[in-house]
Amino acid sequence: MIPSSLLTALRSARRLVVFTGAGVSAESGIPTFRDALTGLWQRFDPAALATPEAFRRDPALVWGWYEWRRMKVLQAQPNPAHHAIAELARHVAEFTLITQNVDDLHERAGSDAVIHLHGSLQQPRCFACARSSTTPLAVPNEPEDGRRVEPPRCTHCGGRLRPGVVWFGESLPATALNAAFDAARQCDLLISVGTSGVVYPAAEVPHLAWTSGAVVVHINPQAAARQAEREFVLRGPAGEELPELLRQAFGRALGARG
Ligand code: BV8
Ligand code: ZN
Repeated sequence: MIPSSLLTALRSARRLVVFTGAGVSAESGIPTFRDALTGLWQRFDPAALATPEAFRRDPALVWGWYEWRRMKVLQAQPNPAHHAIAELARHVAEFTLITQNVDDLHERAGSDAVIHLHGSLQQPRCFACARSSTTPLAVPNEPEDGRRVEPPRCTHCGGRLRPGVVWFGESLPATALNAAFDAARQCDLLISVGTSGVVYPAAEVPHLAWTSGAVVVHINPQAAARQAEREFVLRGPAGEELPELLRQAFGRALGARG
């Protein structure tokens, strides 16, 4: 049962922020970062693969992993959580969506101006000259042995292309991070969906909202520690909890018209 104080806070929020992690895409069949290594990839630690050092050492291994993930995203559909977030934006004066995810499922569910703190799979760039690649990437066929795919070459300098994501040890895009911190500082309510909250500085966002006086809601099947007042935990999958929150707060079944 969603506490009535949370429903009241959501209905009266003027500035709403939604902050998402891999859990929001889990019900679309996209493995979360912790279990992004199913099957063939089990021998690798994601944090070890998502680094510039790993790419320097074995570009085909890292590019192959990201092509496998990009293919999973192409095959996936936004789930009710993505649609509920897009619908939520229509019920508040100011809405900001911040994601740690590199997939485009929020955009495909109709959200716009999504702040991607860790970049996106859709914008590879040259590892040598940093130019973003103009040639659209071919539809990946799952790397047959799921292990190695040679990255394409930059048409400008011949360097290898790399995924347009932020790796461990790399700085986040300053504009995105500043916009996210500003939105967190100014919001009345922040909903954090499907994140383990272990990676910084992205994990600062919900804390910043809370210390700035906002109400903070965590949506996650795993129990999350409650900090103090003004903090709520909705324990369950995002694909169920978010549509239910939307229905109870605004009486709108997802996708209802009129
Ligand atoms: C930085 C893009 C400055 C790539 C990602 C030593 C050396 C260098 C750096 C560090 C260091 N020690 C610490 C650091 C800082 C480091 C860091 O925080 N490390 C952690 C591991 C301690 N951070 C960085 O390096 C950042 N840069 O600090 O720059 C700098 C520069 C030089 C030197 C030092 C510092 C850059 C971090 C960005 C890394 N890139 N992603 C890619 O995708 O491949 S991070 C990646 O993991 C995600 O983007 C996300 O941010 C993070 C965690 O993933 P989550 O989204 O939370 O997903 P996760 O799988 O963890 O959890 C899923 C959750 O969903 C779970 O809670 C689960 O219960 C829940 N769930 C499951 N099903 C559902 C669900 N919830 C709802 N519904 C469901 N159905
Ligand atoms: Zn180049």
